[in-house]
Amino acid sequence: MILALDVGGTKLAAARVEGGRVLERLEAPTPTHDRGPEAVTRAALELLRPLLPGARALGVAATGGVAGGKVTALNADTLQGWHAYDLQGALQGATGLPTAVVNDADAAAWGEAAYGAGQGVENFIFVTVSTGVGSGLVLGGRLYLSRHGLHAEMGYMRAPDGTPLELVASGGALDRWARGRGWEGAREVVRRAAADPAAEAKLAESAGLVADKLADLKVMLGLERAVIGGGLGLSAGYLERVRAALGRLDPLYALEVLPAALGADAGLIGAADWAGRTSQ
Ligand code: BMX
Repeated sequence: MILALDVGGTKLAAARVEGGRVLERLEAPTPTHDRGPEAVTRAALELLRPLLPGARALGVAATGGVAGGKVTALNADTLQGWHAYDLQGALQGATGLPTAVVNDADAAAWGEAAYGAGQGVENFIFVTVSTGVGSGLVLGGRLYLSRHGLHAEMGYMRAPDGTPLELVASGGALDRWARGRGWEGAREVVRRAAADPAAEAKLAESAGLVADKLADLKVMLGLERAVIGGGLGLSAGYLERVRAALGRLDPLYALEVLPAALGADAGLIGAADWAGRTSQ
């Protein structure tokens, strides 16, 4: 059994995983008052503690750029003060387990490749539209990783006006937009979309920006499929909006778009599988 931890911008999840299946899962909100590395690590260890007995390794899916087990936030609203923070060292030291850390979207891409909607293709991209916009690439059947940890970050590709995509297209961006209208958050935007043209336009803008990047990456990398996850990515109608936007382009850019088959567990399952392979 391998232990898995998912450190996200909104929540922390921990699980006991075996053979691509989650046996037991616990969840807690990511600390909101203090999003610094020590507070988040403390909360993560508390969540992991009851799941520790019998684990042979720990796989971590963390939001942020990851290089050599160290995590750096690109978006300081998601994680504050994370600059090359040695999450691997901290968790390995506290749990005594061999620990592997990968970016959350990379982990989810790997989970989907091994057990989910990425099976059967060589080249695909996983995109999570959640607090931020993250992505992971599987090329030639292998997870694409860079030495410096900044890779496959669709959220930091630029919208036509130069703004990083996640500042306009993410669940976090929609939350801010919704609150500006006195609504409760991105969920309310999704709920209102059928009746409210402004809500529909905002969702179509997000899905359209993601579709544009997918189209470019398709012709650049020969992608055969895009797998979409994340709270907003898996919300009602989002995938259809991405498909509709792609459908308006030249057929050269056509790309199969599927929902993440492992849902919210993709990162946990991928991180566990990764840790199992690297800690042998
Ligand atoms: C941000 C970035 C990515 C991450 C993505 C999705 C940070 C802290 N994270 O673009 O590394 O993959 O968000 O993360 O800069 P989530 O927390 O929204 O799931």
